[in-house]
Amino acid sequence: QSVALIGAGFSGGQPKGGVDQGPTVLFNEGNLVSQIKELEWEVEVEDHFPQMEHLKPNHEDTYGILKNVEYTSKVTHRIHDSVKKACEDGKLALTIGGDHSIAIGTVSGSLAVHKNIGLIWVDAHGDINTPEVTTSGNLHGCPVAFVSGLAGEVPPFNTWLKPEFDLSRIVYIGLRDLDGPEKKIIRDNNIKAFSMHEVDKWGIGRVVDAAVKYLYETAPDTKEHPCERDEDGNKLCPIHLSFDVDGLDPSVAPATGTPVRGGLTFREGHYIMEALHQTGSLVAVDITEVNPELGTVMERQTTISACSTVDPTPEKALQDALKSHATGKVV
Ligand code: DIR
Ligand code: MN
Ligand code: MN
Ligand code: MN
Repeated sequence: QSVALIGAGFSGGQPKGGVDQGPTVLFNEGNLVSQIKELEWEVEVEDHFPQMEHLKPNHEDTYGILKNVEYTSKVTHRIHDSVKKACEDGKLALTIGGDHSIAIGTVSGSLAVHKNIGLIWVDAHGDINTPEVTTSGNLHGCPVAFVSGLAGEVPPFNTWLKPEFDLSRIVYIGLRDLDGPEKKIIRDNNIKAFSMHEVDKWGIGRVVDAAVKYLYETAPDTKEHPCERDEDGNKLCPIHLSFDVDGLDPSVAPATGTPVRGGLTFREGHYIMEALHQTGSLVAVDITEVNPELGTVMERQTTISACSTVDPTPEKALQDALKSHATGKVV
């Protein structure tokens, strides 16, 4: 098992500085690399931040209301190439942001390799604003619209981005702060969404099961790009998880640019990671919007530890339980 750990320290998709330091703090203070190695994965680190420093934001870099379009296009193109390469090499592409605009690169990158991929988007927000409806002009509120073509042709993204992501291939988890036009877009396109209301109602276990089941069952299965199948002949598909830490409750991850109360608990967030890992279908993961320059010292610490704690205990507990119950049922 091998991970390409991609540092995408970029803050141009929104106005607050500091989110560009996400990879640095999660790699160094969060000890992400050594923790992953302890799980016996091979890790190869590719940090984009040093190469990005010469690309600077510029207030004339706009397209209508959208800010930093050329800057963001350049950076997300590089991230796209890294994620695509990792997927081609059969490695897990683990991208650490950076604001969520980096997903323009990560999602288009994994899709370039895995045509029937499914996307699980954990976020308080929908990030599906188009250039016409965004009121902030911040690109981190738009990545799903960009990769799916809802955003239309936006220069200079249109020089490299193939907006081929099909909106029937995304499932949202954790939504609770959608802009008005985003609600309409989600409804009109019949997009699968589990808001916090559904997490409360069904519990995170059933929500993740339903999300994965939906992505597997609706995976396009063509002659050119046939689906993998399980031993019973059911369709499977690769999965990309894009995790905005503001999907977590602000008590768990306060150091983020746009916290919204009423979010996922520490365990619900970690459960999503664990359960998706156990499917064996994960090919790409993004962790975005950790901003170590926001909040108090304690809030910064809480956030870094929540977002970089690789806790092997639940999986070990599960395996022990499976061993002692030959039926395979964990009681
Ligand atoms: C808002 C905020 N919907 C926007 N989006 C955020 O600016 O488009 N996404 N914070 O994570
Ligand atoms: Mn390219
Ligand atoms: Mn968000
Ligand atoms: Mn987001």
